[in-house]
Amino acid sequence: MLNQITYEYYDTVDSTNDRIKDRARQNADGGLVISAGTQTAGKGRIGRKWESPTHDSISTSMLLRPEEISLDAIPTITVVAAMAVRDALSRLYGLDGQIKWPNDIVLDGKKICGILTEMELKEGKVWYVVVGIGVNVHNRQFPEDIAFKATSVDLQLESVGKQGHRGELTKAIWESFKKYYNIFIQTQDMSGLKEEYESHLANCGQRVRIEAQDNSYEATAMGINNRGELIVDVDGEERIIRTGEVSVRGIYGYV
Ligand code: BT5
Repeated sequence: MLNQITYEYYDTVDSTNDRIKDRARQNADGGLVISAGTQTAGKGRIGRKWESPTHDSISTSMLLRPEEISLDAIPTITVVAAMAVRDALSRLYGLDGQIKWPNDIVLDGKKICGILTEMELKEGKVWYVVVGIGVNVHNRQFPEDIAFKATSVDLQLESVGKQGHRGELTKAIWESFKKYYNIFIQTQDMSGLKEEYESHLANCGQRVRIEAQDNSYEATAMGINNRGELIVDVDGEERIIRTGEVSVRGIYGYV
């Protein structure tokens, strides 16, 4: 169970995930959150970069000590975290984001948040897990290569004349995470969360392109199973897509 959340904030770090890893190795308690104004080496999945060079976005990571979680259930934590970010954006700002499985939140067809879960084993068991969340909040401009597919809270709230607040949103995200994580931990699967998750799943029932490292094919996204894996239909045959080194895209653009 996740009970106590402790917050620390730094102006600039390399990566909040890496700061948490250091603290985890020094035996910090679960529930520690490290946030930073900017990151000099923000990370995405499989060596990709996460842009967070200005004080406009949230870069925040939590340490989990999931002694009670099996290795298999770790990727599901990303799926749980995505629900938390979606929930916080909805509660605070009325923004109705969609979850692009497994680790993005999208609004208006563009990415507003990315999540990176990492872990380390010790003696064959999960020693610690880091859940890292990046959310664009005040950003109005993005590097050229992502400008077409990135958005921020402020850009989404422009039409109603409102703005986001990084501190407030960070706390709301981790409070929501606590709620969903504690439901997840009881069963170690998505059985208590699946229905809500699927109601916000981007491309549910629609055609998607599965891009793995060695092949790429079209399918229809059907939903998730209790492990948080994506169920797709390929020519009438059900296939399970595991979190990991795949991207799932709608066939008409980024989402
Ligand atoms: C992710 O990877 O989306 C995971 C991002 C996790 C970032 C957080 S910030 C706190 C913590 N500390 C870290 O060092 N990381 C975590 P992936 O699905 O691989 O997507 C990466 C791709 O998203 C990049 O290749 C770009 O195309 C795009 N991207 C990069 N920065 C972006 C941004 N600020 N907004 C929208 N898209 C972005």
